[in-house]
Amino acid sequence: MLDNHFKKEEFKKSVKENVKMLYRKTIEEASQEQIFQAVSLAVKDVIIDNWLLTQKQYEKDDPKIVYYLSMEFLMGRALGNNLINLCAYNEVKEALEELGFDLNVIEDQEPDPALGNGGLGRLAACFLDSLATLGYCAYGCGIRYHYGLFKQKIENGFQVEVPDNWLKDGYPFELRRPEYAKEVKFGGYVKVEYDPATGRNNFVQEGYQSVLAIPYDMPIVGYNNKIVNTLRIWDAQAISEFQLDLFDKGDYRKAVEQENLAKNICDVLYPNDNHYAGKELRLKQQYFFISASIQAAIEKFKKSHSDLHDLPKKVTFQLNDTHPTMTVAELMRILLDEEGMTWEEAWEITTHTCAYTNHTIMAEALEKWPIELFSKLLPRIYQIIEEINRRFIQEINNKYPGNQEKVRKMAIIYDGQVKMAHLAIAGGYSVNGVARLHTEILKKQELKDFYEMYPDKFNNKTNGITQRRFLLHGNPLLADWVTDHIGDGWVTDLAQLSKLKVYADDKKAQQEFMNIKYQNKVRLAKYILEHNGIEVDPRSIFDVQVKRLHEYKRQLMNILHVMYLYNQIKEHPEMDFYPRTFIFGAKAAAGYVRAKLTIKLINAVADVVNNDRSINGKLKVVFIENYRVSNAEMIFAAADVSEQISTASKEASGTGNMKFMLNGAVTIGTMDGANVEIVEEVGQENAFIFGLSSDEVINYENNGGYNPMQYFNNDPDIRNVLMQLINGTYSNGDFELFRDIYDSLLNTKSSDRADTYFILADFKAYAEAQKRVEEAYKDEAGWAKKALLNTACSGKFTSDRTIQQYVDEIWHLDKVTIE
Ligand code: BZD
Repeated sequence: MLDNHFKKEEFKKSVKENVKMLYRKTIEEASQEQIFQAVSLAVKDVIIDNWLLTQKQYEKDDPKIVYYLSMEFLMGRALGNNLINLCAYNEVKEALEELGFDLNVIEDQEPDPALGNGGLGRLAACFLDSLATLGYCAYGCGIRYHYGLFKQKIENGFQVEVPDNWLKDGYPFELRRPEYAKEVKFGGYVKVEYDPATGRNNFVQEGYQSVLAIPYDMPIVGYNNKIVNTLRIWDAQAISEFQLDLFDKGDYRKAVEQENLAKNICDVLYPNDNHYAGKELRLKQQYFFISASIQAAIEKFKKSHSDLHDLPKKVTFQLNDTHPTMTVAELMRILLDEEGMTWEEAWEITTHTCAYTNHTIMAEALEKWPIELFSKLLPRIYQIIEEINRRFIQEINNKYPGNQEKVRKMAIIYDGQVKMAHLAIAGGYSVNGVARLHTEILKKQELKDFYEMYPDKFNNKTNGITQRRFLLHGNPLLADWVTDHIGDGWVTDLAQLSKLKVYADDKKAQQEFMNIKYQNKVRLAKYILEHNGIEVDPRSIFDVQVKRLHEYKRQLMNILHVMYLYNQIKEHPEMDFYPRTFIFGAKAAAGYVRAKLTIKLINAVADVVNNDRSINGKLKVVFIENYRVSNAEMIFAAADVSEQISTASKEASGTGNMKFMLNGAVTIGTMDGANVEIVEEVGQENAFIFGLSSDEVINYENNGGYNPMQYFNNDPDIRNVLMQLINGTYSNGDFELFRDIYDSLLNTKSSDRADTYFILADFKAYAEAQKRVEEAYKDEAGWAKKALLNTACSGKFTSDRTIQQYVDEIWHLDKVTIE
């Protein structure tokens, strides 16, 4: 698909030109980083042409637009992905080789834009890729954090957070658009003025501080279709003229405040995933990007439409979790205060334009803002939410007369707090979960009352991932093999992978498949040797758990099981044991003490196990530093076993599980999140499922928990492992280092319930499932079949399918093709 622009010679010329213009150097003199910049500019040049074409087409067709509003977009590197989607990867690789450069090395120069924490942010990125590829008009709207998620260093086994200054050398794929700046107002008070002309009250915010929101646009390249959508991230800048004005009036303090307010809004991404911290700056970030995005969307709509009542026909605002829920109130504000609509008109439009996605049922993640904080920072928005709440309570009372319990549970403002999920549900037309089980739990448990009141709003959209990044780019060997066998239709139609099923028992196909896996393991082993100084055997089983560190994901259960295996090998040196490499990668939120201690434990166990010569390298433990999108691609490609072992009911979906499956890894996991659907697709016999069901977990929880002590008392293996946490085995004799972990499982001190995540309850079932994994792996042909079938059955888990379902059932967008 060599585009005219990618004629090799022309491209080479353009790279040389860019090096000269940017650095006054020849390519022989330029550094690899400078070559990266020059190559990226050459690529951007091609993209811009398509970006303009897309713009033109959208103006002509006037399709319905979805605004995907998200505090996080975990994009990962753009250069390689853009080349893949432009179908120019190989051509550019060759062109660069002719110039004496290696595209892989050039790609490695790019900072990994980490404007997200984990699953939720990466899902947003996959969705943008699919939207552009399927030809839908979509804007991602977010924040241009100056520091993305911290970089992780491991020092003496402990996580150390290093700032991620990703903009340091300039980012070649962004475009600053100051001409589209928007003013965002904070603080002050609301003045009510009666307008005799209309007979209505006008609400005017006065005495506020404002910030200028400057958009930066990043191109989102569709696969092989010339469509280029836009990710618009907002940066904050002080409003300088205004500030001068204040200065003239001698209001120096206010001018400085305005400057300071603007300075820190976009400083840094909050590093918590699935955890609400209640920080004022976070609330500022939320309103900042929502106000700017909604203002821009309305302005754009009005340019080509005369009647705002048509907004729902032409626009959907999709809220990625509750973080952008301010949208409901901001849209109401614009329609009421700026457009002069009645409450009823504005509400009708708003509730048919907003839609909300829920990503978690974890209580600690639910956003509840104290009303003092909220009303002070956003007085007019708060006023509007109060009125929404007043009317909503009326609706509850009408439906359930006299039922105060309902009001208590469902009100938007209650107990001095604004409950963002309740606002999102009341203010929108759709509420969706992210996997079938998760949606069922929402309906039956967490959001039961809302489901009863609005059953039609609720729907499921099982998550997906983009195969363009996680197979075509991340695993070129397997991608080529698949294409050789079934053609390249899978790149835009992943269901076609099912055509591979006929090869499941084919000896030659099995060998080729496992040989590719082996080569990917060699690639990862090399990375591990370079980065960790640990030698791992690519013939051992690569058993991988990479994801954010969180207690509910149970990395702790995994490492306790490694400790158990180590004890077994030491006690029975003659025992038959297939060599295994346990690979971990995980960042812990900077303030999450127990999660950080778990990282230390993993590294401590690694130290002991990896240096024990007596076990002949049967067991290795590796903690990969700074797990992020770029090394993830390589890790998925090399995995034999995919660890998806969350406490059932806690993982809304998971998306790493899908990336592993696509790359031919076999899942060991609980019946949680999308694992349920993975097993449904691939078959029980091609996965290793264990542990409590979500119903069992929820049952325990509703009845006061369970008693982990029984396992400690009755099971010597478990007792041994737990005692090793407090007898110095992994801490050079320090009894205290891991005591918090020990206590968390057995509750010897704190008043919290012990073992909240049912690790001891599931431990033996997990160990038994791991035994089954080992037995299965020894059967080479049997394993090859399982691995191959995992790839072959992963078609459902493309984000293309997810997006098409959002389009059909929530967004109702029009498909666009570039003429
Ligand atoms: O969203 C995750 C869920 O835990 C996963 O199960 C699911 O697959 C993905 C995508 O739907 N949730 C998050 O990643 N949540 C956050 O990162 C987050 C960040 C800030 C505040 C609250 C949650």
